Amino acid sequence: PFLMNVLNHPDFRTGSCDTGFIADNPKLLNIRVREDREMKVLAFLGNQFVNETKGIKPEFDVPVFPRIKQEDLKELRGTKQILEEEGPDGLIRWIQRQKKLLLTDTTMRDAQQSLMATRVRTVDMEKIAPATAVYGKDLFSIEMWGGATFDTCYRFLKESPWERLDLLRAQIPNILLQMLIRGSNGVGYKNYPDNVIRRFIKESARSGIDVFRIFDSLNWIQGMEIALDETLNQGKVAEACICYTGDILDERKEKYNLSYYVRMAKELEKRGTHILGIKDMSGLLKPMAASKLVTALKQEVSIPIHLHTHDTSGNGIAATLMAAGAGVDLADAAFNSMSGLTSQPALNSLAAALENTERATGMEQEGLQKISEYWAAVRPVYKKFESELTANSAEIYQYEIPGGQYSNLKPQVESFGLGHKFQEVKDMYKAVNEMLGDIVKVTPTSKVVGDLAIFMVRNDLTPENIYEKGKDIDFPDSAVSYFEGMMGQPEGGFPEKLQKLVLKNIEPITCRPGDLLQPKDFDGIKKTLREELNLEGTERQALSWALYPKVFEDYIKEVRTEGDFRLMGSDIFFHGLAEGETCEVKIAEGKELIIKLIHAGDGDEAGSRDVVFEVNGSRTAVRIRDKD
Ligand code: 3PY
Ligand code: ZN
Repeated sequence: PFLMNVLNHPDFRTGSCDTGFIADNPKLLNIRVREDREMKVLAFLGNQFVNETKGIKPEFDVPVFPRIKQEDLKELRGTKQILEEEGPDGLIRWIQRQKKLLLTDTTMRDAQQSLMATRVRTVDMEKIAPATAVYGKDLFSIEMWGGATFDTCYRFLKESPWERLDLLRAQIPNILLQMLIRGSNGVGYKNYPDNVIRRFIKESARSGIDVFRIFDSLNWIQGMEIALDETLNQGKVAEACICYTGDILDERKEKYNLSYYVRMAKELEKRGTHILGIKDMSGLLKPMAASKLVTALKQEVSIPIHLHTHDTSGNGIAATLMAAGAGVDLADAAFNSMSGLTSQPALNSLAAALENTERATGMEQEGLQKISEYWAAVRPVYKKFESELTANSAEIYQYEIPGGQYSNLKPQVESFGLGHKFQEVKDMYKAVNEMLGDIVKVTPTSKVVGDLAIFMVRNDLTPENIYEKGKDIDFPDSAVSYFEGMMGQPEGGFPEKLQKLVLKNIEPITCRPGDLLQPKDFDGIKKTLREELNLEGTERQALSWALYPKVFEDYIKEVRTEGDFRLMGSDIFFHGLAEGETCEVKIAEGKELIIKLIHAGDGDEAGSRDVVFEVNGSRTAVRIRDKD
């Protein structure tokens, strides 16, 4: 537009000014109609500049990733081939023959979920996937899907989790891919009808997930029933979990003691799980407790045992090594640069610690280091999503807050304007847990406790005055759903007085929510998707819609109107361009634009600014509304 202003100027048109500059620079007139896709990229970058970064941008190193030839990938053979050739039972026998501690790498799922609020984009995973397949060839599995990463992929990153699965599956042909599924809560925060859970597992299995780690947020076995059964139907590996809470070393704590966990483990074994998961979502399993728990479980069950912990206290490696000493078969860890704090214990360090022992992992440091270096260079791009936690904390043993929630709690509390009351909220989290009768806290029950704690602090409620003051108050939806029994039944039942206060006239249920929920009509959903959203109506689309109708619909619409930036580098996606900076933006496979941000003009009266770019050598300006 600014060029047009010059060309339309009366002096210019009558030739009464010196037009030599234009004549000398014919490139200025090299204007062509840009493709819609290109214009969307420019609008995105212009908006980043005007409304978000103002062009202020940190310097980032370019992450280096080892190049792997496709034919070398094809040669690789690992646990994936064992599962394919010998089935889940053969795989289990193979695990039982191993002396080494088998490792699961969680970098692409739980580590980034816990450290970077699930923001890591598929492009950053895709680049390192082939090298992970090669240097991580002795891994048991890679956890790269599920948990909170499913909805957030659509919600925050505007990309499809299914596409992520396809791409990683194609680049990692030799290692089992693993996901986390919250039993009947699927990859969501509430119970879904049984047919949604079954179809979701079926489609995930078909798409390349091999190991389904299944848990229930109250350790209520009925909550895992459908997911476990469907995983077995699909011929995939089921890893049903006991969620660890409390402290088995503390003899004053009677609810979640050793016999509680042993009882649960035996029940899961009886129900056919191939592997028993110990899911220590808050990092509460102290080293000596790990040894005690694994020793007891190894005596009582005969299936392999897989330890998942978080390093929040800094005792994660010690706990894993003690578990290894007690014979745990498998353990989770994350590449070093993505490990520690609320994430998993450090994989490279764990492997090094076990070298020259009978539990040596067989993984070579040099390759592991390369992968860790890659992630070290990727991580700064996501810094704005990281929490302020810089040191380990032993207070986690008191508060029992899961990894991801612990790092997200402060921003969440701040978003309610309660930053100054953070300590009070944490104390209330603990108090709410006690009011609820000491429950297992993991998504979604951890959200119930967190929501209720924030709600109580906001409304000046205390465990003492809540019964009086709370009579006429509507409690958070998550608390209502919890007390209704829609997340299952807690060990020891609900505290009745509090249940009545929250539910008011609603009748709670005591059966499995899935027994009451109407099956979703998938044919109907597919028809709606075709007619109203103009989509093909695939099984994946229908599943995403069944799980998260609004999130999925918003994603579809936004990608259509604003553009699809999945292939854009993350430094640009999150930080845009500075004035004078050039970048390469991939808009489709094999189609790249060289974009330079020349400058952003001052705002006009209507509050818009022209941002001028040079794209593959020719100039274009986009007009951006300045929202400030
Ligand atoms: C999830 O459910 O996303 C978890 O990571 C629970 O620990
Ligand atoms: Zn976890």
